[in-house]
This record gives sequence, C-alpha cells and structure tokens, in this order.
Amino acid sequence: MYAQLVETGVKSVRSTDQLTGDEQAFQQRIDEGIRIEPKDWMPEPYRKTLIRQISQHAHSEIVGMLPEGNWITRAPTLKRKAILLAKVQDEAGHGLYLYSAAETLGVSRDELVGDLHSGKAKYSSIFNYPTLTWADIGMIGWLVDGSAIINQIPLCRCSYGPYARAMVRVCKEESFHQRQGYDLLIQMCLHGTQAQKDMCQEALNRWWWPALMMFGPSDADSPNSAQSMQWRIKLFSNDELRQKMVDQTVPQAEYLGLKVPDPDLKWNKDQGHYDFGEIDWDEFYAVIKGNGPCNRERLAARVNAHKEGQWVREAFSAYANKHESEQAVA
Ligand code: FAQ
Repeated sequence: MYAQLVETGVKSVRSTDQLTGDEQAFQQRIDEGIRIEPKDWMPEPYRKTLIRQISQHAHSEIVGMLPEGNWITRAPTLKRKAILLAKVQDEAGHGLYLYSAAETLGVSRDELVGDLHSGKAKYSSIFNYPTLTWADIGMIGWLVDGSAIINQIPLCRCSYGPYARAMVRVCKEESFHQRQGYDLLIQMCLHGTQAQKDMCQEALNRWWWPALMMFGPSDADSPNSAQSMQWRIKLFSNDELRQKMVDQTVPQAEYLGLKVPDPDLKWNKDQGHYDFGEIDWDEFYAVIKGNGPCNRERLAARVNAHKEGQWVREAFSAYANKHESEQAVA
C-alpha cells in the first residue's frame, strides 16, 4: 500500500538516495523492524509527526470521556452504571499513558494541553457529536471503540517503542469497551421492546457515517499517510482500515437486526468485501475545523475542568516542594 501511495505521487516521500547518512541509517533500522527508543537519534520531522499523532490521540481519549460521561448519572441499571463508570475511567488512563509517551519526545504535558485548549491541536472528530439517548452509549462502544481497536491494533507494532507499548494495554481495554457496547445493543435489540429497537436504529443512523470518518481522509487526500507509512508510524492506510471496519461491522449489524444507513452498501463477491457509499467529506472537514455539533461545548468543558483543577495542581506542587526541601535538610 505504501508503494502504491508513493506511486500515485500524491504525497511524495524522499527516495533513499535523497536521504542524509543519518536518515538512511534510521530508515534502515525501521525497515528491519528495530524499534526507535526516546534516546535514539531521529529525524526532526519523525519526532514532530509522533508528537502530533500521539498528542491528538491522547486528547481524543480525554475529550472522548465527555459524551459517555453525560450518561453515567442516567444509566438504566446499577450494572450498566458500573460498566460505564469503569469504561470512562479507562479512557482517562489511556489519555495519561499517551501523554506520557508523547513526553518522551521532549514536549511537556502543559504544552500539549495548552495546544488542545487553544484549539491548535486536533482530537478525533467523532467526539463532536452528541449522545442523545441511551442507545448512543451502545453505539459508542460498538462502533467507536470498535473502530479505535481496528486502528490501534497495528499501532502496537509501530516503530516508536513507547507508543507501541502503551497501545498494548489500551487495546486490551478497548476490546472490553467494544464488547460492553455490543452487549448493551444485544439486550435492547434482541431482548428489548420495539421502542428500544427503534431507539437503536435511530442511533445507528446518526453514528454510522461519523464512525467511518474516524479513520481520516481518503488516502488520496491524506497529507501525512505516505511518510508515516514509510516510518512505520502507520502500518495501514486510512482507507484500508476503514474497509476493515465496514467488513467486520456489517454482519454484526445484521445479527442485531439493524439496517446500516447506506443505500449503496453491497457485498462485492469478486473482491470479497463490502462496497459502500461516498462519505460526506464536507461534514468531516467542517467538524475538524471546529464547526461540528459539539466542538465548542467539548472544548469549553475541558478548559473549565482544567481551570477547576488548578488548586489540585497547586496542592501537588506545594507538597512536592515541601517534600524536596525536607529531604535536602535531612
Ligand atoms: N478527527 O493525513 P491524515 C478512541 C486530521 S481514540 C480529527 O490522514 P494522520 C478511543 C489529521 O490529524 C480515537 N482529525 O492524518 C475512545 C491531519 O491533521 P493535521 C483517536 C483528523 O495523522 C473511544 C489531517 O486530518 N484515535 O476513539 C481525523 O496520518 C470511546 C489529515 O489526515 C487516534 O488518534 C479525525 N478522525 O491520520 C475514547 C489513533 N482524521 O494534524 C473515548 C491514532 C484525520 O495534519 C471513548 N491516530 N484528522 O493538522 C491515527 O491513527 C491517525 O492520526 C489518524 C489520522 C488515522 C487519525
């Protein structure tokens, strides 16, 4: 796929003979599957690309707590409430591992969080959609965590050690998240009332297309893919992963008795995958530019949480300073 991307010439990467000696040695290590660790030499654009992707990923986990957090107080049973609480807390943990992985590249957590709050750094488009009904909680687990796993399993084998290692635990937890979402939908669709099933169908109609957008622009319009694939930060292209998600998810929708809201969806027996309709890229770009249904609300919630947490950060640094000066005296 990488070769194909380069061949199209859409997003050029430099050929081996255009690289400096250090860059050639670096690329050779990557091609041999040797992990890059924080103290190893790396080209500046590799470091910057990783900071961009890992921090965007961390921000997504943290902002991603908001749509589901909205339903913790309204979960229908004690069991569902306990599951949802655990899941939302897991997402906070993912954000923290990822910020730590980004910090190994020489950037501070304050800088990263500052970039999120100023609107400079992106986070996943999917978290700019509202959670209107309880069925949305099932959809997030099934479709959003399901897509996140498809995108993140390959990242466990990416070239940068701290990112790859963080992804191993993240993927195990995402797998529980996907299962709990699908389990919730099985209960509502196969054992619930007609009204509950209708609620799930209505939620699928709203979440299907934004879930497909999570994988990013189509390969021809993805400015970063070719270089990121050469560096093995990405192992598969956006379109390849999106196709995998569709092929895996359509039979699951059929099992639930739900209809995927795409009139062009059909099984392509020659190619052994589902063909699907055109994504509304205008909507995608509007959302990532800050004009989705909930962008302002999400960012305001994060900025406010940071402000309200100021006293906690101050208390921690006061304690750390006191502890340090006591140790210096002793
Ligand atoms: N949303 O050239 P590409 C989760 C931007 S975690 C917003 O293809 P790249 C868990 C992209 O940054 C979900 N922006 O870029 C959970 C770039 O802009 P820039 C997050 C997007 O990086 C579940 C521009 O478009 N997962 O769900 C999006 O090579 C439930 C051009 O795009 C990750 O972050 C988008 N969807 O590929 C949590 C996984 N797509 O920065 C809570 C790691 C693209 O140049 C509850 N990340 N853009 O200004 C990746 O795999 C990659 O970064 C991609 C994008 C595939 C997302």
